[in-house]
Amino acid sequence: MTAPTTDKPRIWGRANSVNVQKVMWCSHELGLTVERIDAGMQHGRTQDADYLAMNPNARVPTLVDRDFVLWESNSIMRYLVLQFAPASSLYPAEPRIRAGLERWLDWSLSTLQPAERPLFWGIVRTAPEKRDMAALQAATEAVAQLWRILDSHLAGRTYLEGEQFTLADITLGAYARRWFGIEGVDKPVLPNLRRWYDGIAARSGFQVYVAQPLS
Ligand SMILES: N[C@@H](CCC(=O)N[C@@H](CS)C(=O)NCC(=O)O)C(=O)O
Repeated sequence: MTAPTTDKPRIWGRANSVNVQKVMWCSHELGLTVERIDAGMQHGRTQDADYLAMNPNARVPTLVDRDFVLWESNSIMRYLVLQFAPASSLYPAEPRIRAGLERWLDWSLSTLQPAERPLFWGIVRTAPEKRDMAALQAATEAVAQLWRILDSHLAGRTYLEGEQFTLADITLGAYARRWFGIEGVDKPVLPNLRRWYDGIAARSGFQVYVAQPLS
């Protein structure tokens, strides 16, 4: 494995991975400098024995903080807050706010991501002539049902939980960038979701790590 050039936390993972983007955005919000190293897809590395020793899932991101190694992007974000900025409003200690935001982190992995992956891959990572547009429109309807849940939740709210920007906004904001960026399918107008998204998309961490063209 490449020798560390600093004692900063290192994030292994390619810049166009939504799960890497979440972690990098979180680091930015914390004012924490991390070193990102390309890995995954066209960059390879994830099947190498030394990478598998860190992350046997052969997935990105993987965090290395000195002698501590961690995988799962949401857990990495929690760790970064707890280790480097435990009083941060990104991860409030108040039980109902904490539980509310954890709910969205769980939902993103258990429900949203499995539904939106076929749509993202089918549009963004599939050549136009190979796209099954009927299947993609059906996938769009399925994902729209989930974003409608968020649209309803966001009525009268600026952020997802506790009227402050938290890890939940980072996580779902990174997925929302994909939803709003996907073209060529019919998507419903979701005004509360759009208002929330426009607000968080103005943050510098989003601009630096998430706003890039989808790839
Ligand atoms: N639940 C895991 C999912 C990790 C995952 O599936 N990462 C994708 C990128 S978003 C990946 O590693 N894909 C294969 C690759 O990039 O080679 C997490 O949140 O970290």
